[in-house]
Amino acid sequence: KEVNDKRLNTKLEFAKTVVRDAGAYLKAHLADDLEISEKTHFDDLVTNLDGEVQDAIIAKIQETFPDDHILAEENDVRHDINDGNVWVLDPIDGTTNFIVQKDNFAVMLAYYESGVGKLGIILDVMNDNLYWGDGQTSYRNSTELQLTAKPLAQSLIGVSAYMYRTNAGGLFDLSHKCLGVRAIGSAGIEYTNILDGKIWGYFSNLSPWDYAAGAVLIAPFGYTTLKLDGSPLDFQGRQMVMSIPENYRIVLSETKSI
Ligand code: 2AM
Ligand code: CA
Ligand code: CA
Ligand code: CA
Repeated sequence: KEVNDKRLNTKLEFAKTVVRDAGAYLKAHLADDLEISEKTHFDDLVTNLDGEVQDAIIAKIQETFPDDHILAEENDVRHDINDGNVWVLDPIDGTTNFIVQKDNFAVMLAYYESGVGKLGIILDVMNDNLYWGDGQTSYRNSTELQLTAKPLAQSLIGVSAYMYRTNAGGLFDLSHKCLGVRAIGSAGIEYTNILDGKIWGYFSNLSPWDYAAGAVLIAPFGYTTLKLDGSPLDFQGRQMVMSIPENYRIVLSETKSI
């Protein structure tokens, strides 16, 4: 299977390979004694494997596409996504799940040109499901995905526990208008759940590497990713964002009667 834009096929095949290799590496090291460190707080953790996977993927990008730039979560690898050809990497998304559950974590890689998403890849490592796309079409492994959002009243929503417990943007009110609320703890897995029709939308406090791939993958199905106030993404730092069906564009912080 190839994306329509032939120019991007080399980069797509490269990205799928490095992400699959990273998933295999993580699986091979699942039983290791992890070196675990705190980043900003006792519940914001990173392991030696986050750094190892990130370093390995960055080395391959630099070797294969030396003129491209990189934005990645660990070790302050920060290139502005709006400036040139940029790979956006989250080596382990759901690090806490990786540590505690050995499940519900993802490797995510996206490729942007001047701020426009061209490729998105999310590997659900433990289920061996690779989601990939070019913003026009999205696939799970070799299956082209079809997705039509159901009405909110017949759907579940995905949230970050932090946003839910602080009622950010009136999420409590929204929770009364859907069948229920789920908080999995991995942005990547939440995006795969949107793609599989398991949740209607996702509301979370995220950094660019948390949503860069997901935003590309859900775009073909009329989904949009916006700041919680309904304004466009700016990919600057960590902020509250929502990924929702475009035709249900809601401004949570202003509209309490959704
Ligand atoms: P991470 O595991 O790559 O850090 C958990 O709700 C989701 O939010 C995960 O996708 C997690 O990604 C992300 N997240 C972003 N910033 C975080 C932080 N400071 N602490 C915990 N999770 C964070
Ligand atoms: Ca992290
Ligand atoms: Ca993440
Ligand atoms: Ca991460």
